[in-house]
Amino acid sequence: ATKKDWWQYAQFYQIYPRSFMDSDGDGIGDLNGITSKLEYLKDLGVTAAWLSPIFTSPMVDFGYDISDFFDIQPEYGTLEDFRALIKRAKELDLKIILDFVPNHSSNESIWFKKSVNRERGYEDYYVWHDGKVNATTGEREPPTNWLQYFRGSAWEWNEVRQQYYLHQFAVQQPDLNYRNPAVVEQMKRVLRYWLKEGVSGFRCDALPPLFEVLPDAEGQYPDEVVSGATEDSEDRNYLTVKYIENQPETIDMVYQWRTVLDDYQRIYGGNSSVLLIETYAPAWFTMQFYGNRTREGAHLPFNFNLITVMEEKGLSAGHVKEAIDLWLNNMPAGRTPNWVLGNHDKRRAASRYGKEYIDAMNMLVMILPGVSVTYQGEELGMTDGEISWEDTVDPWGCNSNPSIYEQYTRDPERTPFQWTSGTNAGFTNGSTTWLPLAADYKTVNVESELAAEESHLKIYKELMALRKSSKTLQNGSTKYWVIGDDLFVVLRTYGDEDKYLLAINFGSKEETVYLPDLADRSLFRLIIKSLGSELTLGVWYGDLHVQPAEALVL
Ligand code: TEU
Repeated sequence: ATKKDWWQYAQFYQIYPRSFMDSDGDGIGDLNGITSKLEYLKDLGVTAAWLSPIFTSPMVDFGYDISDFFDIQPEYGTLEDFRALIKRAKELDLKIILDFVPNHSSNESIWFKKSVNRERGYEDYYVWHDGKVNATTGEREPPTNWLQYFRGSAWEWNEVRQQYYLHQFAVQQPDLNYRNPAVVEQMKRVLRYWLKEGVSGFRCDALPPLFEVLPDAEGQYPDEVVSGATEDSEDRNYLTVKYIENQPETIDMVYQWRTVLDDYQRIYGGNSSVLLIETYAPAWFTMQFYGNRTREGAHLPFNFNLITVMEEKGLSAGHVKEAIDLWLNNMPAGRTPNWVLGNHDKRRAASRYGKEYIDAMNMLVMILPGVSVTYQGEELGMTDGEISWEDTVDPWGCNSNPSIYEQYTRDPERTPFQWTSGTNAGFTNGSTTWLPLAADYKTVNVESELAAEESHLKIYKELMALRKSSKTLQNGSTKYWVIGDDLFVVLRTYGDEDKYLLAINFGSKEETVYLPDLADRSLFRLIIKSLGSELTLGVWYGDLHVQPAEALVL
């Protein structure tokens, strides 16, 4: 086998800084909090931690609205604190990856203020448009009927500049104009700045809306006219996104960012740094982000299929197979697959798949080839918090109303991390937390799960250790089947090395698999089982009976 680079064996872990660990008692997580918990990550077996945005921000979208891309949010700490974090991470041989938010800035960014005033060099930093005049009413209206992700129009009138600006997210998140080379260069400066501070790469936020195709002065498109939202909906899902998502230029931009990273390494040496990119697109589009014959792209375009296919169709062995096929059958040769179960935008894995499947899903992503990305708390089986309308702070939730906000709000998956069964789950010494805790923190927390004989956390750690030590899991080939009605089986083999077999019963009745059929009459040893499984660890041959929701690694 060819020698692989560090990230191809890596275990990635997403930290949502606001909710990970609070060091100063204000109820909001911070950098010193993260630094104090790096040993926890090391102990888990994590290779690289990705931090959701830590930059200066008015926090309308909790850090995804950045007002200064070159500085740290004071609530989270200082640049010195960040350097201390990097230093401690290096001592522990942990890599730190930052969130890069290229699509937009905060409206409080100096760039936006200058652009509003048409200051020289900043005139076209954002996507400005005169709008159009309504033929019937004679009134001014936005140039298109485009909707933002967070409900409502994607255009906002600016009195000072006397033009509309585009915001694919909140009103306070104006879209940067990637047709302006100065913007492209500025954002490359952001990458270089943080590389210099010792980070090992970036998770690139929200790529689908990076470029858009605007109508001409008459409001016309080169081909057909974009169809609009249905009359009664404020939801972007109902809009034809042909002109505002996944334009081909986005792929080249990722290649350019890759060049920034590779050039940096060429000049300064050190380990390679990585690009993880957040994109929701059809497979044929997504796969191009990996690169092509002549250009390198993202190391890991996030694979959200285990989230999206299940959201759409429900959890079953067949749908799990479909999600895996969708990636592995479309991925260009020689690339590294990846598996994501959740993030700060999606209901927590244990709530979405069902609490009884959390071990199964953690096993799945760590037995499959490639790398996995854990969202903080998935290792514990943390579930969603229940947040009332009054306590709702997420802009997507706030842009709706009390009767439907639960459909939109992302607060439930962002509640504070659960460290102990004590006051405020050990997240803060203060008396409040920025979001209420999830109800189950007294039992679902690091302290209790480490103390327990068996726990989700212990299973997770065993899986991480296995993946780290097994040549088969790192380099082996992969087969998978749906057996019976709802049993999913994965087999990994690598020459004469140990084989690994994963069996998960997604159905409601016992399923049976005849082991000798699967792997050349090999003898199997049961080594990891989901919480509550009554099977005994040890040697197995012949029929393996798997109970509903049971998951087994042999
Ligand atoms: O999310 C972008 C994004 O595409 C999601 O809103 C996506 O549409 C949704 O999750 C699909 O269900 C990123 C960040 O992850 C999110 O937290 C930010 O609010 C957003 O960008 C704006 O920066």
